[in-house]
Amino acid sequence: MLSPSKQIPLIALLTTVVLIGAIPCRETALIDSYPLEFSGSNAFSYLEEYMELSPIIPGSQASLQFHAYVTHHLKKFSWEVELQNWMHQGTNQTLHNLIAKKHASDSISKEILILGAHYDTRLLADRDPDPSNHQSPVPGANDGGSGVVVLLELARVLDFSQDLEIWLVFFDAEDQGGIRGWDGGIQGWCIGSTYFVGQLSPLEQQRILVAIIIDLVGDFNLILKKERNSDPTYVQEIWQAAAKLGYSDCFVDDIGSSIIDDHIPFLEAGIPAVDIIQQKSRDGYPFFQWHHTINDTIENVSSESLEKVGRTLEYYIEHDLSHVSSIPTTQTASETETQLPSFPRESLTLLTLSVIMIYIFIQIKSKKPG
Ligand code: 1BN
Ligand code: ZN
Repeated sequence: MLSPSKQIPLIALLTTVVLIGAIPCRETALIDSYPLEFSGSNAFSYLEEYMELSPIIPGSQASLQFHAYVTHHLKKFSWEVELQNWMHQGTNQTLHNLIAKKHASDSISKEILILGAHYDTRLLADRDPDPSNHQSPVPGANDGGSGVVVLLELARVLDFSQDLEIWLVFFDAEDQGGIRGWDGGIQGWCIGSTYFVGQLSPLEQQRILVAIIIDLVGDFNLILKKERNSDPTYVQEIWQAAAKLGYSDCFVDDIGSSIIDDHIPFLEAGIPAVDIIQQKSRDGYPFFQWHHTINDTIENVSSESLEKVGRTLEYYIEHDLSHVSSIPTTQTASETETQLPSFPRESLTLLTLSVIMIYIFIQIKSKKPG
């Protein structure tokens, strides 16, 4: 048994340690240079919201609801949003591209990076194995949703350098090719992106560094070959960024086939463009298993795949493309609030409590006769 003169400092020390340990365990810290990280689970939550609106057929009420949803999200993260409208003759409907812009200063000399995805879902599931489903719409969780939610999560996390302007473009009517009334674009596909490129001024065309299109990136077994029409220099850089992050299982070092997608109107206008799109043969068919079927649903989308693509683009843009230092220029303190692991403090509390228990136990034992 300790003498009272030794007990008091010991109890005081233990109490201090307990009090430090008892400060709330959920610790947050403001660290200026701590990088925000693209979260696959956030992207997946946006996909759940997208699916509440799906199917998003061009010209439909769901399409208008989608604009409201995306605008609300983007404005929260300080993007300027504009809606581009035009009349599509074949179906006599108004179509819309949604464009969000962000830049660090007003200088006109900045280069523009375009990140694009189509948001429409296909009117007819005409590749469904069951012909009775051919008149049903495609839910579009992967074909539409996956690209959209990668852009929405990038909108939250991307940091900017002074000399780059970023445009997020959500294209309408990419996916209606081969359906009656849907002509124009490229053989009926890519109507929104064709219109968008046609509206660019010569100066804007010059300022665009590259347009990166994201489509069909949510499959559980995501294999991204290098799309054959895409700009080889940018493809190489993006695939290298993926390799640095350990994602070469997904961004494979193979040249795939040529695909009609929203990058083509840019390439035709002489603007460098890349299409990040799944190409995986099923009976010689170059897309994912559920492509243009009624099973293109959220159960068939993987948050890990979304995260690999999102983190690759985040890393590429922040570290390689825009030469940004690790200190973001446009983040506010609240945006950089980062949760630190609470493990050390919790363990300290547990350790202290154990020491006290042992101490009390020994005291009781030493008081007991025998
Ligand atoms: C990509 C995703 N596409 C449609 N959904 C483009 C495409 C064009 C697909 C032609 C098949 C044929
Ligand atoms: Zn499609």
